[in-house]
Amino acid sequence: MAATLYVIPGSHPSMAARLMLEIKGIEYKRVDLMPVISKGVLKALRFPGTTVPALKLDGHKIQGSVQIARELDRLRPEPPLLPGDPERRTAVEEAERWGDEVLQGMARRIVWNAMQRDRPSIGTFAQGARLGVPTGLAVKAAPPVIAAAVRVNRASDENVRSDLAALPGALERIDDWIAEGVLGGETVNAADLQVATSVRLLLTMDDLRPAIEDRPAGRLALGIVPSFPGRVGPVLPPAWLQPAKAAEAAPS
Ligand SMILES: N[C@@H](CCC(=O)N[C@@H](CS)C(=O)NCC(=O)O)C(=O)O
Repeated sequence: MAATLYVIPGSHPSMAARLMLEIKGIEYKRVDLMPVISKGVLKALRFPGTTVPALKLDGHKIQGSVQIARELDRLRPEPPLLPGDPERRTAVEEAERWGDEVLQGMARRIVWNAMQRDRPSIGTFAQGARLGVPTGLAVKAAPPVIAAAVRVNRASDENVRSDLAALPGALERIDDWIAEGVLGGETVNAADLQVATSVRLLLTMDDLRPAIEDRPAGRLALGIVPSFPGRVGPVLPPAWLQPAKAAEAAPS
């Protein structure tokens, strides 16, 4: 199988796709793209959409972390990313959908907003990446990239403040799924990958790590994604962090 995976360094669904390929034992070439500029590259490569992860597999183009999971299960069924039992499968698909449609965007908005306040941190996400330009140069070009990413991802102060208010509920939901065995079971499933990579991205933030790392959701993320680049300093307004801090003080 000839596989090329297009990613953005520090992109959480890109990390999910990388782990899927590793779990399936499929060797692949990774191409690192700069955020925002990635859109033009993917268009030029004639992918149907403009987001990463984007996978070229034996000439076929597959885009989106959920779609990649399904296609990999179809082409290489073992080990499966979804359980065979229909009831368990439905539960895993629901957690995966929520991870893709809700949690992923929440994590993305929070981190871009924080990066806007700690611009040099963008360089820490490029560790181990091959962007085609020296990391120092990429960091110098970062301010307009960050501004565009904040705009494109709607990472406004208003949205991020409400994301942070919703975060304790989201973490509780993940802890509950772990307790029910939907997430964090013996074998890593598609929902584990979807959810753990978003939580892992949030763990790169000094503002949030203490509220996350010692709870089941945090342990799941660190177990499934032990290595993830990036570190954002404590930059968010303390008032925005109150809900997360309250949840940290009173663990469930
Ligand atoms: N839910 C989709 C969305 C992926 C997505 O939005 N990826 C972001 C990076 S995390 C992206 O490509 N953004 C475009 C950009 O930053 O230019 C998936 O899981 O594949």
